[in-house]
Amino acid sequence: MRLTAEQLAQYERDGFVVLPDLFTPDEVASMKGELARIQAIDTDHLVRERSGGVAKTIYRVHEADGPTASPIFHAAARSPRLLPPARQLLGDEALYVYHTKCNLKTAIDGSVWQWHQDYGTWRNDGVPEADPMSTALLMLDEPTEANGCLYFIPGSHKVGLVEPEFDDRTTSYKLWVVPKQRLVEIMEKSPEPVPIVGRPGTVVFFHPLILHASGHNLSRFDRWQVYFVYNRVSNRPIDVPSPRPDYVRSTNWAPLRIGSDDLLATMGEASHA
Ligand SMILES: O=C(O)CCC(=O)C(=O)O
Repeated sequence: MRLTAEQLAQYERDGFVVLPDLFTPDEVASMKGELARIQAIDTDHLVRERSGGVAKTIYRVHEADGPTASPIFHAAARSPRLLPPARQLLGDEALYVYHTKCNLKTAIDGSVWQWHQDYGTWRNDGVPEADPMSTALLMLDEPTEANGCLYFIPGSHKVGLVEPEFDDRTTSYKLWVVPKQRLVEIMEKSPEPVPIVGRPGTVVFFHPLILHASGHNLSRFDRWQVYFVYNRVSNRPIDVPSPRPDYVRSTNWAPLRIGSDDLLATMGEASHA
């Protein structure tokens, strides 16, 4: 899979590019089954919602080991559908996965993600630069405005890093957020936020400086999404005092190799292992 010149230009202009139906319904069903299985595991790789026992976020599904490892996500991160476009966007062959994150915004319980820039956190992790990173969001349900789809402010990656403030009160997930006054100033000068909706299987690559947020899930439908964050090996974090754990700031800097595109076969292999 290769991005066209037009898609690369869209990413550069808007800070994101949408690739509809990149994964099949069977692949999506298999991924959802894996997350239902992993959600029951008692591990620090998983943050639960305050309102109940359901998972808000599950980390590190893309490695071959660890409590949350899953063969289908391991394969997806290295698949010809995600890795080559990530290499194009980042202009480099040598990439690794900074982390994977599965946001299970479950019906009724799934909570808000405040306005933020991902690099606001990753800079504190010691990552030297934002541009050599990109995130592939994969929709596992159909995100809608009612079930808490993501919103992007188009072009806001060009604002640069807005000094974030730490919010450990709004949800169970502690997040570096964009302070309200700066946020409103930027919004006044920007296009209106756009809802990121689409069919399950759709992928959206987005820039680590784009301003984004999502609301509470008010509906009876789940809104599960997976995020694969790619970084250039040459942009790996420098040493910082008390670094976050490996499951969120990976130290597996081995360059990824393109793997099989037969994701369902990897699940078959796992069940026969
Ligand atoms: O899943 C969402 O709605 C937003 C997630 C997000 O922005 C994040 O995990 O940093």
